[in-house]
Amino acid sequence: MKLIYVIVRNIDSGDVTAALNKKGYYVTKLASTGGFLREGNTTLMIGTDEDKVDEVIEIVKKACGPRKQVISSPVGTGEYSSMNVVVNVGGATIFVMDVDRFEKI
Ligand code: 2BA
Repeated sequence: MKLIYVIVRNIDSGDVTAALNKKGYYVTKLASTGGFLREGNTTLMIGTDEDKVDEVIEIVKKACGPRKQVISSPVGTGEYSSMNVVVNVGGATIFVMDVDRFEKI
């Protein structure tokens, strides 16, 4: 058995959790904080069989993988104030760990 930690942006956590639940995975959500930016993020814990790890990672990638998003530039002035810029958003940090023992009592 494996325990997968998935750290995602708060805004992506609902989509990732829903996608995992839909495929039958159990998920525990923890409110966490990034040590670098000191901003809130979400850590998901998923306990599952070793042969399901790749599927879990694929589901996470589909639900919140790195992607481009067009936003209105927050820095422009005058005629450039409504300039659209493409930014990279999303992505996840994933740790896969061995579980010595798993029980539900
Ligand atoms: P990411 O690498 O995408 O990491 C997003 C969040 O995932 C991190 O939030 C942290 O909560 C977790 N995380 C990532 N790698 C980890 C690891 N090896 N061990 C434990 N937790 C990990 P933040 O710490 O707030 O970092 C936000 C973003 O700032 C990072 O995005 C990365 O682009 C940058 N960053 C983080 N630490 C850095 C450092 N020491 N030097 C330069 N840039 C850093």
